[in-house]
Amino acid sequence: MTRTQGWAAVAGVVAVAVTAVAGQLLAALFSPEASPISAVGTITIDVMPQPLKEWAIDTFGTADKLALVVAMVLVIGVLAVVAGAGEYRRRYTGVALIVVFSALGAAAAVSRPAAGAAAAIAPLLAGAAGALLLAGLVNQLRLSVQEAQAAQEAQEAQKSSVAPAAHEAPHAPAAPQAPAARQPLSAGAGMQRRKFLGATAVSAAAGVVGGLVSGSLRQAQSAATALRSAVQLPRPASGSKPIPDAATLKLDGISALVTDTDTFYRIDTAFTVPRIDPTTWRLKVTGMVEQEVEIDFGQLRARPLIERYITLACVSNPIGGELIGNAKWLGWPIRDLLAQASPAADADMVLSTSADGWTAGTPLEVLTDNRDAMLAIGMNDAPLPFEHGFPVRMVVPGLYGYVSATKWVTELKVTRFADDVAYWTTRGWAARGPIKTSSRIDTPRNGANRPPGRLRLGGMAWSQHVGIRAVEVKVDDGEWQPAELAAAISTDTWRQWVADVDLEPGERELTVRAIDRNGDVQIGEFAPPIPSGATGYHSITVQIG
Ligand SMILES: Nc1nc2c(c(=O)[nH]1)N[C@H]1C(S)=C(S)[C@@H](COP(=O)(O)O)O[C@H]1N2
Ligand SMILES: [Mo]
Repeated sequence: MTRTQGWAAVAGVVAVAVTAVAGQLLAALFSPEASPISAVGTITIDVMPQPLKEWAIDTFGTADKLALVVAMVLVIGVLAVVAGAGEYRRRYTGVALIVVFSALGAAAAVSRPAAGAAAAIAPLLAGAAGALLLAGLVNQLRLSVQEAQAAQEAQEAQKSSVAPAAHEAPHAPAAPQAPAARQPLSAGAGMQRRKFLGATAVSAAAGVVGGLVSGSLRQAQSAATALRSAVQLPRPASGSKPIPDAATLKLDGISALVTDTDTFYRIDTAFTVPRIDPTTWRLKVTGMVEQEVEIDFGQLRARPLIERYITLACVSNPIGGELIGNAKWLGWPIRDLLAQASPAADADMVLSTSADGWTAGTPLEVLTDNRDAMLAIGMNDAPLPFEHGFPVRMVVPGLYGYVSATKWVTELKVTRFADDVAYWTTRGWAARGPIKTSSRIDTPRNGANRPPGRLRLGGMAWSQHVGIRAVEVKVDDGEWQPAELAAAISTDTWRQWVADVDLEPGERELTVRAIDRNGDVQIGEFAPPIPSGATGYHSITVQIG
């Protein structure tokens, strides 16, 4: 790359950055629900091939969105360099690239469920501005190059004209003449170059300022933040029983029985977290019902609420993984809302939809039996965090999140599995997702070193809505030995366990399995998360000696 091509690339990066910032800024002003960049991010997630998506969740876990942002920045950066260098090589190629990508951004923004056609305005205007800027900067770069060439040619011409003159008239003072002849040229050569550098610097600065402004605009826009803090949670009509002391076993490294909200896993397809104003939130019950019902947040919080500990698990959780957490939820039983709507006798599914268009299909039966399936408004004694579904989400004991735990829920459509499919079901996952009995060793960690002799292991076991009867551990190919189980909060939550094993020096494999209340033993055969949840036993290796 020559120096000039390098400057063309810089112009490309500046123009593309300004395009992106302008897009965000205009969107913040005109259609806050449809920022082009987050729309592109969301669509990238939607169209990403399944194996890549799984790999991303596996590799980055809950940092998967950050990884996507980094990847997007890299891709956009490369495109920007190509746009700048391309525009310099051939007029309008870089411009065309920016126009095409803003059109794609516009299409992405419009396709978001919350967006109207107006969402296209921001990316299109920003694209036009960015394209003009790139054309202008590269044009200026071209002028400065031409000028530098002209200057060089003039200098060479001057060299050849000044030298003979000195020969012809050795007595004449040549020195004062030379600067006089060179000066206007060299001053001119700097002019266009300075113009190019100045315009590039000003554009870059405008980009930075625009970015800061759009950031603070978004902050201010999240008036929802204030509205969330203003939400006062009512007292439950039916509180959760206090957690028995015996439910907590004292062992370093074992997971907390109740997961802190801050560390609770987060999995969803939302690139930007929906920030919903609770005062305008509505939930509609539609579809195969005698009576459509709609409630608002005020009505919901005035209902007799229940408070329950429920362990939520993600179907993508690998054996031994961290995509599971236990929280205290406050909400209204879904069966009470459905009862008001009177579902048709031949309906068997409720398709719940979120504010951002995601859907889950839950068996109607599970939502109407006596379990504590709820429309939750509180998590661990606080309003739901935005990331976990503020103002209202579903929590259903016994089912994986992808078929039940709709965050930012706005509609429950009573329907049939034969007639409707939910988001993940169209992407290769099972239509029904009961949680599989599983268990995990939390301590020691895989690969740990320990002295020979007695070692205390500990971890968690779960079989939501059925309950855990026993946990067993084994060393290498030895016999299964019973673990000590902590008391249960309820069948809907996970349980801690500990076990003491005697270990000989060498590399030892430790394995755990759970047995549910029906006497069914955790499935030992390995299966990946897709299509209906991982199976297999969690094993770790420790170095003894
Ligand atoms: N609106 C919406 N709700 C959603 C999802 C989503 O992508 N969008 N993901 C589901 C999945 S797969 C899981 S495991 C749980 C996770 O809930 P959490 O992020 O509060 O832990 O939310 C569920 N609810
Ligand atoms: Mo999930």
